[in-house]
Amino acid sequence: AKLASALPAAMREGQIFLLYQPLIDLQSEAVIGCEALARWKHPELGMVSPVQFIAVAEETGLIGELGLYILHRAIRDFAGAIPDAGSKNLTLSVNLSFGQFAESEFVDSIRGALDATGFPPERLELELTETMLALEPERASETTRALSALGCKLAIDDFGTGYSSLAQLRHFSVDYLKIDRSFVVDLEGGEGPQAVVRAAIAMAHSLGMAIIAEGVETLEQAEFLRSAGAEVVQGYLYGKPMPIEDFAAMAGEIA
Ligand code: G
Ligand code: G
Ligand code: MN
Ligand code: NA
Repeated sequence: AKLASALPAAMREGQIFLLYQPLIDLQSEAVIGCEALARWKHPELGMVSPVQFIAVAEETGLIGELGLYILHRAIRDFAGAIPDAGSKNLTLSVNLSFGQFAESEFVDSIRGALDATGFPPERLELELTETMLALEPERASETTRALSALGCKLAIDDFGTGYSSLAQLRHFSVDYLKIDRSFVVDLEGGEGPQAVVRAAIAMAHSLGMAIIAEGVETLEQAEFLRSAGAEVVQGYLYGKPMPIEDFAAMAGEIA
């Protein structure tokens, strides 16, 4: 209850801010974009995890407002630090949460953010989870089609941790499948876990989706993923979530 009542002021006063984690193309090893990850520095409680404050926002009906705040802030940070993102082919990924996706004005709010900022839609990648698609598949299918029609890219986040199958995902227009970190960690377990990741990559490819592997921490993991045909990697091996200026410098910009 305390966090919920503090959230509106936290947004107003900039206590909630974003860090950006680089995404790397496995073939060229070039930086191709970043994922915005929200942080809350509470004046008394210190750092509050996004797991916690996103859940609080969901429970108290503030998620729509928080989601829009995060989207606008991410676009403003990114476009400000990297004015020529388009010519550099850099994308900005933003996480969506369940309550946001479920709101009837959701697609309009994304369109509104793009219109208000002039941000190129094809530079924006929205991360959804399996759970968001699975609950009301027909409505979700309509929503993903509307987002694609705006020109945005869509990714399924944390793939493998929910209950959907890849077969169900074929009903949605999705560009990327993000293989959850837990599968990347498991790769050390040998042939069994490696076969699981290979199968997920093959099926995603057969459905026209490219792969982003999350939580890559070792060169061995990166090498395996490259040999298995994954396109993009993200993880501490390449960079932790960082201020946008640091990301811009890493992507070859002068911040
Ligand atoms: O960055 P970190 O590992 O602390 O993130 C923890 C969890 O919080 C992850 O599941 C991540 O997807 C989620 N998260 C981080 N930032 C955001 C955000 O801006 N919006 C939503 N919906 N989830 C976020
Ligand atoms: O749910 P989502 O995939 O959006 O959350 C990503 C979370 O994983 C963030 O909290 C981010 O800080 C964290 N993360 C990103 N890369 C790594 C990594 O290489 N190792 C670990 N342990 N966590 C990571
Ligand atoms: Mn994510
Ligand atoms: Na994830």
